[in-house]
Amino acid sequence: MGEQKKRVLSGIQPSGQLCISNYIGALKNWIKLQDEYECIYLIVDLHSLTVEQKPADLRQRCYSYVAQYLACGIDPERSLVVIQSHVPEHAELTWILNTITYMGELNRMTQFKDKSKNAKNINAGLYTYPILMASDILLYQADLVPVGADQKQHLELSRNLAERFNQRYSPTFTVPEPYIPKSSGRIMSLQNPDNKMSKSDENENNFIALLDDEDTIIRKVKRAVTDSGSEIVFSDDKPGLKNLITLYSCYSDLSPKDIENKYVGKMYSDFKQDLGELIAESLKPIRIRYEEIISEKDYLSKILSEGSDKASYLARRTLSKVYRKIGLV
Ligand code: ATP
Ligand code: LTN
Repeated sequence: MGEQKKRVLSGIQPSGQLCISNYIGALKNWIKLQDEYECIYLIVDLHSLTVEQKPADLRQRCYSYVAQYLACGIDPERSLVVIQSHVPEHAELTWILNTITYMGELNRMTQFKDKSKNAKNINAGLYTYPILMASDILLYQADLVPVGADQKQHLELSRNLAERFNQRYSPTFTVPEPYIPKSSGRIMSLQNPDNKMSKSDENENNFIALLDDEDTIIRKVKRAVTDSGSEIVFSDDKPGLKNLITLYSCYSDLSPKDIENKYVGKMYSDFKQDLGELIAESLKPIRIRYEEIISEKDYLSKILSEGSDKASYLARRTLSKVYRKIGLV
């Protein structure tokens, strides 16, 4: 018998349009990790409800996200693709974890502070959001969680809750490890490089969506904020340019130093034109595959129903154990 594979789990909220920051921070690693791990990839629709969604758009977007996962290279033969709300154990475990989470821990969460600054309604779900995320992870006994750097604090809470539960009752949950890209874990907005690139940003010029066409991509990169000066240098003093060089590096596998050398004596406009073309070239096959997959609703439904059947079995196993340990009859 071979050794049991370790488990990877991650998820993305179906809010807004999937964009290159989600790809670089998360999806790219999801695809890579399929070779070595047993992977579960969620569409966390319950999380997306913490911001108001139009029901018809949300429904359509969930299918679109599944098709984009597959178009990027998630292989349903090897990985489970699961819609969070199809497995009710996520919400059930969340309640239990609610009872061992301290208000002080939630008050420290920077994503809550950021999101509640702009939110029209600051609902309780936005506040308890990280507990639902912890239950996504702990329910499946995940060993590794590939996410962007913005999720580091949430993952720390998941680890703390697992350790707390294990100590209070007895070893029950695997304590998950984060898997975060080193230099590109935080891609910044194109127009406002002090903020992270975000797929539900109201200003579409701030991000590049995975399904943007070539002209749109080139236009968005051309319009991206660069800093004063004319030299192509990778420096904290030039956050706009630094972000574009990071993107160039992600899409070319050249290091920032190589890119500086390549563009000595050249202008911002040359650099931006090349970067736009590079990203467009790389996204083109994803867009083509997406168009093929999205029209096959039966195929998508079959993948989702297989995903939720297998995930439900694993989830039930953990939840029964948890209920037994805490004394529920
Ligand atoms: P929203 O604007 O809807 O909150 P988002 O773009 O922040 O969306 P999430 O659904 O919160 O995306 O996150 C999906 C994955 O993408 C997570 O692993 C997250 O860490 C990663 N991610 C999000 N933004 C970035 C970013 N700017 N750079 C790198 N990774 C990111
Ligand atoms: N909070 C995450 C999305 C998310 C997630 C998860 C990521 C929900 N559940 C479980 C990894 C594992 C975010 O990126 N905003």
